[in-house]
Amino acid sequence: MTRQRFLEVPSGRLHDLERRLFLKRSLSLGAVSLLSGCSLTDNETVQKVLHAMSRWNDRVQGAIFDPQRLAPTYPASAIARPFPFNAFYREDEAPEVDGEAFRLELAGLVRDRRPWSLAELNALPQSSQITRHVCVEGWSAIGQWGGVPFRTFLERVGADLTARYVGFKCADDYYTSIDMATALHPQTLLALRFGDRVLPRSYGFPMKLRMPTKLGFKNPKHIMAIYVTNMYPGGYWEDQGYNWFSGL
Ligand SMILES: Nc1nc2c(c(=O)[nH]1)N[C@H]1C(S)=C(S)[C@@H](COP(=O)(O)O)O[C@H]1N2
Ligand SMILES: [Mo]
Repeated sequence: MTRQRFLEVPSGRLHDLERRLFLKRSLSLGAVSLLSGCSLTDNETVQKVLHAMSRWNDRVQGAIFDPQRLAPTYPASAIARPFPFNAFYREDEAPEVDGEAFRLELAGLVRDRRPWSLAELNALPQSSQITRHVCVEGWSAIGQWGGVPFRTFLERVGADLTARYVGFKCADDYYTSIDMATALHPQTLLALRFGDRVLPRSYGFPMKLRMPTKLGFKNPKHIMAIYVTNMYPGGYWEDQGYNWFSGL
């Protein structure tokens, strides 16, 4: 999988990639000498080195990511029923959001930060996909999501598409962030529906970001606010050590 993708990297970027991988190797050696030079009980230093290596790993994954390569899609017969629920709490504790009063908030490097109602979002061009959701905890399931292509939305609100990150704040204190290349990927969807229904409470009402190119935990449910930034925003699991890029 990794090997196959490596071969797909256009030659211009391959050179860049090799340079990055070489630098990554140097960093690893540097990290080892740094670690041996200080007390292994110095947890803060160890954490800092591991964090720096993980951010480097993110940059390599970002360089390999092909912004046009599509994730596999499936027939309706492959959809998992019932589709699994997952969160950092039990299903009956999922947030209850009032759809009538709901307004999606925008912040950061966005020209038009006017909040959006669900009716307005439903009036934008819609698309749908049947794709596989892969959770880092060891399960995967095929589901169908429908909504606004995220690129369409970002263009509509005048987001700075040259910025590095898009961040998400959720109704349940969950938060995460993604790279701009993935935000603009053709299969990245601001999902308002699951199958032929309005997105149910368990699966992220009033909306979730659906990305078949990233692990499940990168797909935020119950989105309340979206912001565009050049400052690394991290995430709920990312800040506890999960790899930030987490591409598939
Ligand atoms: N707001 C919010 N989004 C979240 C989570 C969460 O706990 N809260 N969990 C993540 C994880 S780990 C997974 S696997 C998927 C699960 O989505 P599902 O319930 O639709 O299967 O949501 C992701 N997005
Ligand atoms: Mo997950």
